[in-house]
Amino acid sequence: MPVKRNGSMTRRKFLQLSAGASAAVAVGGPRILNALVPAGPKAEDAGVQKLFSVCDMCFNKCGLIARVEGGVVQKLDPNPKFLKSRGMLCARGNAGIKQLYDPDRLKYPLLRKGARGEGRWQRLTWDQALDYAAEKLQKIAAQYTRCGVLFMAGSDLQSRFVHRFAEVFGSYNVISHESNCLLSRNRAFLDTFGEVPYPDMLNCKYVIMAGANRFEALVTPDSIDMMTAMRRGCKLVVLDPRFTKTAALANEWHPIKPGTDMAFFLAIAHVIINEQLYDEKFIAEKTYGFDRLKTHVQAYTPEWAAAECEIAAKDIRRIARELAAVSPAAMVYPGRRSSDYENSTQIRRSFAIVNALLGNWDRPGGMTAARKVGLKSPGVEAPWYDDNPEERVDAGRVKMLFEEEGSFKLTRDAVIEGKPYPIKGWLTYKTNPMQTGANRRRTIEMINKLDFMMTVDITMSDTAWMADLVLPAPSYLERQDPASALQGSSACACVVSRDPVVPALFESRPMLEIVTGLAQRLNLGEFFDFTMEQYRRQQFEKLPGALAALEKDGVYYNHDKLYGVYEGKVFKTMSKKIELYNKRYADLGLDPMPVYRPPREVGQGKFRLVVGRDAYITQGSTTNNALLFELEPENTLWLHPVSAAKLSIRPDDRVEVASSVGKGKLKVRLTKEIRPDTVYMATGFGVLSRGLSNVYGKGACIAEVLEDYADKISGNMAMHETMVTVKKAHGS
Ligand SMILES: Nc1nc2c(c(=O)[nH]1)N[C@H]1C(S)=C(S)[C@@H](COP(=O)(O)OP(=O)(O)OC[C@H]3O[C@@H](n4cnc5c(=O)[nH]c(N)nc54)[C@H](O)[C@@H]3O)O[C@H]1N2
Ligand SMILES: Nc1nc2c(c(=O)[nH]1)N[C@H]1C(S)=C(S)[C@@H](COP(=O)(O)OP(=O)(O)OC[C@H]3O[C@@H](n4cnc5c(=O)[nH]c(N)nc54)[C@H](O)[C@@H]3O)O[C@H]1N2
Ligand code: SF4
Ligand SMILES: [Mo]
Repeated sequence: MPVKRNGSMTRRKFLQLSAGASAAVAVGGPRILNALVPAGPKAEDAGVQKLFSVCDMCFNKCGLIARVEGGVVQKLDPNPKFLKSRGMLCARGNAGIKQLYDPDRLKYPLLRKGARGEGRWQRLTWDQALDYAAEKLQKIAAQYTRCGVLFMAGSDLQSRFVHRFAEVFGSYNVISHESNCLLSRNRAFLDTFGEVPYPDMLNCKYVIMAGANRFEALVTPDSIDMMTAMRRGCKLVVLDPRFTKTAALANEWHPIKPGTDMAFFLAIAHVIINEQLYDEKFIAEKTYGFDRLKTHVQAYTPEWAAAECEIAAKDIRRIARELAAVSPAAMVYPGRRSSDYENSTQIRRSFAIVNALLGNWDRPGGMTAARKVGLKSPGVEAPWYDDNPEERVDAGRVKMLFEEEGSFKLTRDAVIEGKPYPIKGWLTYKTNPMQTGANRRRTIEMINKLDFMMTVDITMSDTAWMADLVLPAPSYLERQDPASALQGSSACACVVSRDPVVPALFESRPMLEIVTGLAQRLNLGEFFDFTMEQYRRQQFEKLPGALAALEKDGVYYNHDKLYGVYEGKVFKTMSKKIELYNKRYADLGLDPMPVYRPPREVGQGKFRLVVGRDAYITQGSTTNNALLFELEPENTLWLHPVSAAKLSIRPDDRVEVASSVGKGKLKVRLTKEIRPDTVYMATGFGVLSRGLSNVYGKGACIAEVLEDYADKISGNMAMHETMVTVKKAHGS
């Protein structure tokens, strides 16, 4: 029975399908992929097993219990013992079953035959694929040095093996997805508190959430704890140009003018300081640069800020007083994704500084420090290669790059320019920069500079679509993973791990096996001479009892104290205090305290395009999941009715949205849930890959339209700097 590809697939139909039918599926033409979904349960092994695992539909790692019947996963339930997720499994978590039994899964290694992105593939055996990849890597190393190969791994428990492989292979050009995500936030909090804190929302009494959408962009336990705290009387104030679900549930929503949050927070600091609403002892003992900050914020009055951010001065003043009244159990939520403006680090510094003024460090309801869990991370003594260049390819392009994470945007620039040295190979694992890196054409330009690109994924993502060699990975429900420490708030000083709940489907192979195969072919086998089991045993060496807890509860918790851990300790900053004034920034010629500069003008007849999450999509990658696709089959352009009227755009028209780098056509959604000067569209649509058979041909790709600016301090992508025109699309 052929799988129904484009109509709606109900949950019932899906279960029938996964439980019995066999299906044919095609990627880039029916001659290429033919595979079966698993056979249904046999009568003789009909017993139900309940197996622990950890969700991987996004990075949160919520605990789950898989119901397995006859070797088939029938349902995923939340693990009630799993404190971090507070016994929750979201819509995407539930849809994980469809990730496992997706007819669009990659099934065996594929080698590109036609032009890049043409979609013509040849099936290879694993030996052929690994021989091919090893030969290509060797060739690039010989011709361009080992740093001529770039490695990029997304958020995953096995990403560490990509890093290990890069290290022993000899390339320091490794990037994570983080420079498209949260590096400017991390930079800002690290450069204020000496570490990136975790918010204790559960015990907080007043939260200002700016540029974050916790009730749609789920972060556990923050999302759930925010709701619990609100039931206990915590006040939530949301600043967002869109009326998000978080805004809808908040006590107050302020549709702030995009890019002006710093003005708001400097004015909050102004009020707290001038009205002496801070804890004098805390400021004197724990902070550095208070007097300078006091002078600095004098010009930043609420009246001045109101003109910038379009939030009334009386509200700013009131919010500052309300916040201070319940401090230290009050916070400016640090946020998560901060890939938005060219000065995002400084914007988030203003968040951090207000937190410092509230004295909320290391106390209930405030910013808490990460807690060590005691898991070992086995290291490696990598060989040294004399002919390598001195530094990463993106080094020196901004002043405070994170060496470990790098910058996708700046690396891409360097690859295209061929400077300071050529990069000719690219290995991507569990990341989809064709959808999640702003300015898709630049990514294609980068790929066209390469001699060899290899992608390891579970489906034919847009990134895989552009690769030369595509290797199939097992999903999280089919593989054994190393343990991982989650070091967040009150709910998560814990260790998680994964074991397969069902055997791996098709010919998929986990990343450890892939890099081990490559290492063996490259005379580096000695660095990958262990099994996953042996690796994990090393991780647990200093944690007796943890394995038993994992077996019993699906998670191991460390119940060390959460507050007061900094008593008698110094902060890990240059001044050993919380840096209101950052000495290192001053030395580097950066603003040591955030200086407000108005955002780029939107321009006549234009709109600012902003990025943001919704509850049914993970970044750029779950839109093809049959269950989630049913909930969200295409994206739309959010446009305010007043703006639409000026452009003669009517409800349900198709529109063309265009920036200086690209354009897309999609349906419009006329809504007052967005400011008249701003537009929004969801990520993960307008795909190029015909291997994503549900979503192919649906909606428009935001990565095609987003211009690629970067945060000037950290190199984090800056995705909200894009101005677009909107017009009615032809033929609509
Ligand atoms: N336009 C736009 N761009 C964004 C964002 C946005 O909201 N809008 N968000 C930004 C943020 S915050 C982030 S964190 C980044 C994230 O950016 P990415 O790291 O690109 O994240 P995903 O889009 O989730 O891509 C994950 C890829 O891994 C594949 N995959 C899923 N499970 C497995 C598995 O088990 N094994 C393997 N090998 N592959 C798997 C998926 O098919 C997909 O191709 O994007 C950033 N860029
Ligand atoms: N359902 C779901 N949950 C997820 C993810 C997912 O993809 N889907 N991804 C996870 C990941 S990797 C991350 S990093 C987090 C991201 O979670 P968040 O950090 O909450 O990120 P976004 O959803 O991108 O929310 C950013 C919000 O900022 C608003 N905004 C735009 N410009 C401005 C501005 O100038 N000022 C202010 N104040 N607001 C502005 C946007 O409208 C948007 O609502 O979510 C995580 N949770
Ligand atoms: S928030 Fe949802 S998708 Fe993310 S790990 Fe948890 S259950 Fe899975
Ligand atoms: Mo992210």
